[in-house]
Amino acid sequence: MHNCLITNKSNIRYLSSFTGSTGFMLLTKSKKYLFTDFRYIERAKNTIKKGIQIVDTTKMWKNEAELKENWQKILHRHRIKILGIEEGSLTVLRYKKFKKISPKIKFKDISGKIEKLREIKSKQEISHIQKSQAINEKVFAKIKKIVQKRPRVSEIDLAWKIKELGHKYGADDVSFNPVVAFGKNSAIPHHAPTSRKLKKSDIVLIDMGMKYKGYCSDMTRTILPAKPTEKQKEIYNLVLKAQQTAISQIRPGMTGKRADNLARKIINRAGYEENYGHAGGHGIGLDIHESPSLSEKYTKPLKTNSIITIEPGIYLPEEFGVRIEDMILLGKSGNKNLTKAKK
Ligand SMILES: [Mn+2]
Repeated sequence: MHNCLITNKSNIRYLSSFTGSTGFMLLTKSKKYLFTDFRYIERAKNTIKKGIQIVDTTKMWKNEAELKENWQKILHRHRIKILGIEEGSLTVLRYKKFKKISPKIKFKDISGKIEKLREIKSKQEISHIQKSQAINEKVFAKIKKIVQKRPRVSEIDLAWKIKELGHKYGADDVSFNPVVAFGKNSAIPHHAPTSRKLKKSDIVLIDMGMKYKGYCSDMTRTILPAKPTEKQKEIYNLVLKAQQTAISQIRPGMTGKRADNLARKIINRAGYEENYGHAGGHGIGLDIHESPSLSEKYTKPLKTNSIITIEPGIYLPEEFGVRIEDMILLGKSGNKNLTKAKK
């Protein structure tokens, strides 16, 4: 990848280890540049990968002539005539600015190219995700114990408890706001926690994840009440069967669409097609949702050493919902389930 302007934050972090919130990268054939301002210069110097040249933009953004001169010098030095841009993350405002300071340069969209590289995880990335999930499970074990005692806690109470314990056990942060859904709220796939209090007969759906060294984990568990109804048991077992079938049959080389169908066809055949309206899984790494995707639209093959979630669900409006989600490493000689928490 060269002659590209990188503006997607996760891509910048992936390529350089830079964690600041403002900056962009320029990749040329012989050199990589990181442009950032005075707020992040020190952090960049201390943390980014070797061989990347830092350019301080503090004065440049104030003085457009200076920015233009410096920028053009670099473009000229590397004989750049066509510059790749990431349309998904370059704002119109910034795009116009780059257009203005880059006369004669042709812009070409390269969206998704770095994301493609990110699908294949290195040993270190796998290890960070495993650690992230280890913290996630330690937190979940505590939360599960609380749920089983059935105290008068609200969904919001538990969501905050998840964040607090994540911090206690060494997470950088949560990877998304936890979904904690009691009773019929579990029928809403991405329910936002409310003040609703836990009842003895409630099914409890918890979708949660942590971040460790920037890397996300993601897991969903559905906890049945002590005395589940026949219907709750039936739906739970159906989702579990669909998920386990997909986990055992998914392979690198399979398209995301075919992989999605492994669990979906079991749910559809049982007559719940209308109650499973979301994708069957997604890539995970620096972003909670990244390429690839297990869905109808994703017709490219899954890659060896990618990590994807498998998360089928069935949602019965005004009754309850069940979703079960694990993270799977697609290995050359078999899959590895990175999620150990009991189902
Ligand atoms: Mn997920």
